[in-house]
Amino acid sequence: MIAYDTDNIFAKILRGEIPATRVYEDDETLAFMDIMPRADGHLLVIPKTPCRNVLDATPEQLSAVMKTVQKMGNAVMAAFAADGVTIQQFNEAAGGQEVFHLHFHVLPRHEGVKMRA
Ligand code: DGP
Repeated sequence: MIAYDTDNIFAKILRGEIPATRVYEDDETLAFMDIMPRADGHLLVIPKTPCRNVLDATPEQLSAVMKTVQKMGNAVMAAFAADGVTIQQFNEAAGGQEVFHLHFHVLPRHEGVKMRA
């Protein structure tokens, strides 16, 4: 298992070292807008504790993050009058991961509208 890198960009957001548009927060998780949105309302959900990705997450981290993912999914459905929600998650570079702090993408979707690249 690859060690957690405390210099990753989401760790810096958690420490308040770089800004983010925060939309939801509780004791265990944070949700904020993706800086390169592939759909209007595209947001990210992360645990507040160190975790590289799903492969090294504890059951407690997964449980807390998924509860917030569900909450944010319902929130974007309402806020963006969406027809559905895409939830995405990537693990390691070969799996498409670019930022090495566990995160789930939550993207509101509308019938006939493709996600941006
Ligand atoms: P991935 O690791 O492939 O799931 O993609 C990382 C996502 O993080 C990507 O959609 C862009 C987003 N992102 C990268 N840097 C920043 C940042 O500094 N701020 C915010 N809000 N999002 C970022």
